[in-house]
Parts: sequence; structure tokens; C-alpha cells
Amino acid sequence: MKKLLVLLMGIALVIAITACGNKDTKKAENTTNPAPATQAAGQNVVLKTTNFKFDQAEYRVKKGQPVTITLENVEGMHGASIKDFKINLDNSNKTVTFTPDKAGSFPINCSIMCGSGHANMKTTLIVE
Ligand SMILES: [Cu+2]
Repeated sequence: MKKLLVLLMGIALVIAITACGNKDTKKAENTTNPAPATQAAGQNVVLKTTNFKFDQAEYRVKKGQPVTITLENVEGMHGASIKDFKINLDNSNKTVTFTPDKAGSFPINCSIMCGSGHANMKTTLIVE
């Protein structure tokens, strides 16, 4: 009879320890939650265009994280083509979300014949 009692106490002790352990892991998960939430917000790149240039010489994003690219035609009618990622934005298709799976420098070109400066209208997407 005593042996059974000791056994039961032992089981109760094990349950108490595992219960505490569970609480600890839940707490740990809660504290780490905010980080993935901010990552989920993602990277945003806005390509602002005027006649005949993009507003930045380069746009930097992180490899392996979703990025949303938006074309904003401030002046004139332009497109943005990133051939390496098969992306082509224009006024009827202004935004795209994708995850760059390779690092490097990738040319962005205007994809609409917009005028005399069209050929020089280019910038670079840098994935790092
Ligand atoms: Cu153009």
C-alpha cells in the first residue's frame, strides 16, 4: 500500500513538472510572436517615376522575404520591368508581391515607350 502511495506521489510530481514546463514554453512562444508579425508586414518598394527616371538609382531588398513592389507614375506614363523575376508593372497592374529567391543586382527598365528619355530610364533592384 505504501509503495502505491509513493508511486502516485511520483506520478503527481511528474505531472506537476510537465505542466510547469508547458507553461514555460507557451510563455516563450508569446514573447517571440511579435518578431514574425513584423516580418509578415514585409518589405515595400515604391518605384516613383517621372520623365524620364525612377526616383532612386537602386532599391534594396532582402533575399527570401516577401517584397511588395508598387509602381507610382508621378509624371508621365511609365512601366517597370524586372526580367529576372518576370515582373512587368504598368498603370493597369501597379503592384506585385513576390519573394526574391536569388541575391544580386537586377536591372529594372521602363517597359512603356514613354518618350525621348525612355532608353535611359533604368534603375536596379539589389537583393542582398
Ligand atoms: Cu519608357
